[in-house]
Amino acid sequence: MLNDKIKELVEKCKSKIAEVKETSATELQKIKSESLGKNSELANMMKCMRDLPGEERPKFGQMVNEARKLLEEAFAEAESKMQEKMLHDKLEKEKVDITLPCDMTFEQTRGHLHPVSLVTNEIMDIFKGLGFEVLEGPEIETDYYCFEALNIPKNHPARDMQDTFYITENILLRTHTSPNQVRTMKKKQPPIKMLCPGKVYRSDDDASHSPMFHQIEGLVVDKNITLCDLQGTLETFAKALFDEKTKTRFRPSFFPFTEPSVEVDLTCSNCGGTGCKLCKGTGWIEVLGAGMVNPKVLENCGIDSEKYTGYAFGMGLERIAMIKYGIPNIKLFFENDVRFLKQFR
Ligand code: 2NM
Repeated sequence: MLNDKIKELVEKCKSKIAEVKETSATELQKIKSESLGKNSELANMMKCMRDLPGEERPKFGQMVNEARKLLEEAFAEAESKMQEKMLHDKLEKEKVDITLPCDMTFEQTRGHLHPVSLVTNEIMDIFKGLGFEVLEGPEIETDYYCFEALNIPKNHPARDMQDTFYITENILLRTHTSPNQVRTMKKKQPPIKMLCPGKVYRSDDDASHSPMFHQIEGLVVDKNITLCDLQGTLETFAKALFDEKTKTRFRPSFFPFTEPSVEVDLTCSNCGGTGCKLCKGTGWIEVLGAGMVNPKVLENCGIDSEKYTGYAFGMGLERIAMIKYGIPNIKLFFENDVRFLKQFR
């Protein structure tokens, strides 16, 4: 049995414990050391024991120890409750919502191919289906591979400082992918049936011209290759790229590296040939340049022009994408505005 004073002390302490905030571990610790520590009332009572008559001491000591045991238990219980509460709060706060739909978080940030890459892939697939192999080459070229070997004379406007980005007098950024055809012809004998996609550079800058743009050029060299083969191939290509109703029209033109040379028009993919704003009322859109490879070019590349003939063609990929998707300005391809780009997902 505890005497009243000790009972009161225990009750007082228990109510202090009950008042401590659920999460205040430091406050609980403070009350614990005040109640059970060296200077606590309980410790002082123990010190008073020597003033008691000898026969009362054991009983008194027993009571104080019992009170200490009760308080220690009360503190242990409060501490474990507090730990449990803090762990619960932490888990609640750090909870991951696994029910959040994943398409909202991942698909919106997933990238996709650029419209120029889309048409490049599409055109490569068409020509691969016709037996062409895709061969790429350097963007930094020499005057020889870009102009000289292609029968573009020194005074030709294509060589003008105004069109070509020169690095030194002899080294330049390629203005077309044709130097890669020259490299290929110099490396191997016919049959050659190649396609070269890539970046090209010209000092030219307006709504339909960009100083860097993309081209695909094709080259076929073999025995008995004729203009008819070129016509058939490009007609097949045009129908595959646009639709089965697309018609092809060849108009005479001039390039130093082909003879004869042609501009190739396709019936307008927008109006089908009846005339609209896109084709300026003509029903036709110019899409390619082409021709029979000039025998001089074949000879420059070590191919016997008595034995072999060839055709070649070239097209600008931004221009094709602009026609295909109705894009009004070439700069849209290079601004990386996601509002434009995400329409090609
Ligand atoms: C074009 C138009 C006409 C062409 C010529 C050659 C080569 F190297 F074989 F001579 N490659 N590409 C060519 C011909 C390119 O682009 C408008």
